[in-house]
Amino acid sequence: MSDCIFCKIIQGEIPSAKVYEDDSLVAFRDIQPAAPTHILIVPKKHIDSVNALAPEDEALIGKMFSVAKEIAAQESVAEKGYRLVVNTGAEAGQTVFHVHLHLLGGRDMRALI
Ligand code: DGP
Repeated sequence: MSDCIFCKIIQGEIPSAKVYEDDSLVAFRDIQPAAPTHILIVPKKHIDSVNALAPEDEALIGKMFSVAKEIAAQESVAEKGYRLVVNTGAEAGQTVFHVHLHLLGGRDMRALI
């Protein structure tokens, strides 16, 4: 999608602090971190949101969680704990309509939902 900021990051048109990349996924640091560790795990395939997922995306979504687990270990937050969040739709706080998994860690989040 030509006007999608995450597609531009994936294509290298916008710089990002990448922590992981393979043939189907990329992960980079969030530009507005909400925690000491805040990484976005993003499929290279443009999918607007969870609402637009198709049955053939199931393996891709599963892989996002596997990669999140690896990155959490790499970032040394796996032991203490971390949060994985997918905002879906405007009222949930989704601002970039290219599906992504937030990995948040490095602070106490127990007071939050
Ligand atoms: P969401 O609100 O769930 O759609 O999350 C979108 C996140 O994307 C938000 O936390 C800020 C981040 N973000 C937006 N634009 C950029 C960008 O250009 N670079 C990076 N690294 N993150 C971005």
